[in-house]
Amino acid sequence: MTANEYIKVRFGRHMDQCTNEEIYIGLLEYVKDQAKNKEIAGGKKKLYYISAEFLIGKLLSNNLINLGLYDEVKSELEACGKSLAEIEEIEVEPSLGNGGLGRLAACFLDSIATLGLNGDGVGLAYHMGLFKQVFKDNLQTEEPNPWMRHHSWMTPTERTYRVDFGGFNVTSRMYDIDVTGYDSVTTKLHLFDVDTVDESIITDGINFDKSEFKKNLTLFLYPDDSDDNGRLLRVYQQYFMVSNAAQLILDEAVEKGSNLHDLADYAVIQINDTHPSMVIPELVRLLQIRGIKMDEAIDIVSKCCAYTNHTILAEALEKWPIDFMMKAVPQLMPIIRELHNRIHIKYNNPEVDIIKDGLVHMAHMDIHYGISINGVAALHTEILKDTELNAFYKLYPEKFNNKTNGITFRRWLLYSNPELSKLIEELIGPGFKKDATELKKLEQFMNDDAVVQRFLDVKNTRKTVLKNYLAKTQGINIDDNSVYDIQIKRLHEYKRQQMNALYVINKYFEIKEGKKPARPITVIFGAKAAPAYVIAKDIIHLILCLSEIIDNDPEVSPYLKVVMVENYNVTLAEKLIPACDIHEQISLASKEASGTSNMKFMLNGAIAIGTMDGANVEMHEFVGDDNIFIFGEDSDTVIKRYADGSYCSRDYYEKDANLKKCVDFIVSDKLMEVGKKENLERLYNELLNKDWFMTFPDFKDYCETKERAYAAFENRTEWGRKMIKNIANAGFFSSDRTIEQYNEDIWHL
Ligand code: 26V
Repeated sequence: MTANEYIKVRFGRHMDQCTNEEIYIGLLEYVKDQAKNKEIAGGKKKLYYISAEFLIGKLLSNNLINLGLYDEVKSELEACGKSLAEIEEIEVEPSLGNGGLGRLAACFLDSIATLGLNGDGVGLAYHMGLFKQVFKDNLQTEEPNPWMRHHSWMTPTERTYRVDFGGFNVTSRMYDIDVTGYDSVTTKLHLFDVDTVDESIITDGINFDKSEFKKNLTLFLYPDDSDDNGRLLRVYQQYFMVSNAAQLILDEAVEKGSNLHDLADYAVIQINDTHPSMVIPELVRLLQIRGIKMDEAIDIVSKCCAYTNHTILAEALEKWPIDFMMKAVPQLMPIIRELHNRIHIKYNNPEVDIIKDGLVHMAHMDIHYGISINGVAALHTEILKDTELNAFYKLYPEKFNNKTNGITFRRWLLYSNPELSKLIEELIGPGFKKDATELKKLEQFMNDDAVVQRFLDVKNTRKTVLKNYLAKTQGINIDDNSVYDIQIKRLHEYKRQQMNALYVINKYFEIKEGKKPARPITVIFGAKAAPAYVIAKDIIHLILCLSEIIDNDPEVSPYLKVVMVENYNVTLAEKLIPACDIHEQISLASKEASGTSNMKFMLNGAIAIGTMDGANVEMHEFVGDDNIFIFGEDSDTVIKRYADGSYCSRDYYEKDANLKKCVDFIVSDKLMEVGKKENLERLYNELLNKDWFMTFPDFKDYCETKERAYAAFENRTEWGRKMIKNIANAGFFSSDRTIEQYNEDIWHL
């Protein structure tokens, strides 16, 4: 049955007589139906990828592409005067992640299904997900994002479980989303929810009663964790997620014939950051209930679990107070104590203890009682081994391994940049869609100026698409003849959006002084700040103020524009990335575990300005000095500087007159005219007295490197060669490669 026929049966009318809303609902159900007919991945052993976040993005087009229905449906729509793009506008993006960690999980699911592996995702069905960002008076405000009220891809299942908390219990229900592999089998994303959740407890903005656990359990993703009630809710959410996961894992294993003593032959669990770590004691507990003795239960679980670390920021490594655990999940504490005691006696080394100073160190539990610990880029894994987790590396060198992140080319090339995809296919054939390393063949065209021009033309097309999209959806007008310089990622001081903002100030002064750039520059930011992260919100305020000042300055605005897109999400990323000329990967070296937008930009022929951090290091290795703009201090220097405590931002400020001028501008009269004194002064003082992520030492090098990049951009043909070099070498960063490595080294499916 075609989509058109399906819709006719469903609504009793031909497509051209349906509203866009009806067509969307019809297509959603049609795709769900088609996915049902696909083979489901099978096999004795199954991977459970447990994650608090799955940032899956809109699914209609993605599923149509993966099911091979895209062209057919597109022409059916066109035949009745509709475009797929306008139907897609009806779809609401599920808002189930914060950033890189969640988007990585979504890319991994796509690759698992595409490779035909038997692996499902397990997570939570947050009703509001992450907040919706709205700018008011140049400040970020937060609103709930009720994405689920609209027709969604989730299908309720018959599976329900009882989950016990201290003093009460809830009954869960499992909802499934089909994960359609590209020209392959389907797998599932299982999301758990409770029907006692009550959206009416939300008061103003995203505030709600944090003590009503039955009503708020799956209401929001990562609710504000600045106060104890919010942090405690995180523990409830995490336990709810893993208790459901553990019950599902044991049930499915038994259904397939396991006697549970052989669980490791049926299940392998990837713990995505420490949010699902309680799955270890929970499985031990459930195995005991099912009649297995403690010793053996621990042994069984230790053969099933593997942990991925996604950050070295100490404040992001979860440690839960014992009294939180006693309140939320008292039944787990005796088991965690037992796990701790064994380690304490065996190693007699406080550094590797699980319980210390009244806190349960989740990562420590994962490393002791798992088969594998991996970092997400080569440099990140080395830093874990050498510094943060060195004591563990000495105990278990064989458990440590690297799995450099990857991205799915289906979404980030085939779907989001069809023009580029088509050009590549014309040049090297369709093989790259399944084997990304084939992109390397593009290098043979680097000296063919006519081909180079076609890559430049595709970029220009995408720049115009973005220009029109921003004008239509956000009322922002940009010049598509300008160079697009883009930084999109969560707002965090270590990612150093503030350094980019200081560069904008620097450029503003240069233009004021008569030094005009060869071509107009458009600096685009997209970022949400955690609601309780005060300085991050101050940085957003600074950027929005700069944008206003520059827009209203006729001397500067013809040459410089600053844009902060509102509510940056996957849908916006899909428009921004194909259009980008220069992308900013400017984290303080050693702090960005990997980064994944860097890979998406590279694949779409944008050139990075970056520090030697995360996966930038590997990108640099692939493309060489001429095709990426590297600057700044390296991770060894930074790590040493933290160790000896020698950094003093004020010294740099006093010594560098240009830097001083830019920093002082933050609290100038000009800024105060459009901004808030409190926010701007706080940011100024933070930079001057702390600058914990060391923007000042890198600032001069950063400015000079940006000038080099803008100058290089003017040699259009040479720039086109750089683009091709980047695209041709992006193959390594396919999540298909990453998943193959996980499977070969850890999962053995
Ligand atoms: C979490 C928190 C929570 C508390 C306060 C500060 C803070 C700072 C950072 C985080 C990050 C959580 C983990 C995470 O999202 N890591 C990202 O994972 C990506 C996928 O591996 C990787 O590309 C990014 O470099 C890494 O930041």
